[in-house]
Amino acid sequence: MRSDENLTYQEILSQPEVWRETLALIQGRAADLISFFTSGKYETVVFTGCGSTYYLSLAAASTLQSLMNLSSRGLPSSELWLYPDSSYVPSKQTLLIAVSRSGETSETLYACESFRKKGKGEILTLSCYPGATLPTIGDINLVFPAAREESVAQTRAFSSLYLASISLAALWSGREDLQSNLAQLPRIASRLIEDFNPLVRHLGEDKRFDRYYFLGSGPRYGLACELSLKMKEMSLSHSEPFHFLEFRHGPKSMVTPSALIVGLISQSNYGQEHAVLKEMEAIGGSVLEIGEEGRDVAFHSGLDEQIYNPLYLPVGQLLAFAHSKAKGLNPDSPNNLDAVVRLP
Ligand code: F1P
Repeated sequence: MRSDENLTYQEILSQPEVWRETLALIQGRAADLISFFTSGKYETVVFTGCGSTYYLSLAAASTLQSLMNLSSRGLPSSELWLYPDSSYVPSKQTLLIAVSRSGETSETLYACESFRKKGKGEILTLSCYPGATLPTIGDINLVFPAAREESVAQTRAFSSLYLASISLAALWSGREDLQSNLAQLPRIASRLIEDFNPLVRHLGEDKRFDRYYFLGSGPRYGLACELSLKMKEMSLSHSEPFHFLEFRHGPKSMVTPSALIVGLISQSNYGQEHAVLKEMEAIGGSVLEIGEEGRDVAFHSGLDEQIYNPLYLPVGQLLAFAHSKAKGLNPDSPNNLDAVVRLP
């Protein structure tokens, strides 16, 4: 099968257009959302989801906390459901933001039910299928049908729901400047995909590599987790995510000439993060640096660091896709995986 016949490939390439629709949908609900956020008087926010949407929760919580100065955590839905006491403080006014592509993942539905019974606060849901269960559960429900997917591995659903979470944080924080920054992302993502697809494909097809490490810190840790999951799901390869400086504390012992280390480099801590990658090169690994300026893949977005994070995603997704094809696999249907996990 040619790459452009794969659904996953089409879904990856469609992201800029779907991002435009995502941002327009939030703008259309802006007044409702602002009054919901301001009337809630929340003391804390918990984002939740499973698999990809759990990783999204990690990244979204990190961004919201930085922009709002409001304590925020990302947790797997199963933890909220089975371990509510260690997940949130029932007496604190909490906003639960539940995220799910399908809107049908059992653990996420159960987490919302249990929060309703035990917690103090409201639920906001983000999902992609209008007729699903999750959007009937929240106090406010945002559904992004343009981000629906045929493939099992999430690509545009993840990036669009993640973009939605950043747009919500920008709205809540009253930062108009960030909203207009966000509107530039689709155009920049189109250019990036066009400019860097050949380089990324070349790396993905490189038979030297049998292990992949994705490094990211702050909100980029959740993105590193998601891109590592893409590599596993699509290409059935060994892949792990780490916070940048954590990689020195043991994991680097796995670096060999067959390791590709993908760095999701920030601007604010460029020096420390770049030094980790240099060290890994010196001990025999190969590196791919992705970031705003002067990297192998450079965004040149000129945007705020909190805003340009979605740009890391299409590049990493294309790498996983190319590696899957090079191994003769079908990235559209990963081994042993269902699009939705429904508990019996
Ligand atoms: C969550 C999820 C997916 C994963 C897998 C099983 O689904 O964990 O991220 O790829 O196919 O389900 P959802 O709740 O976001 O629909």
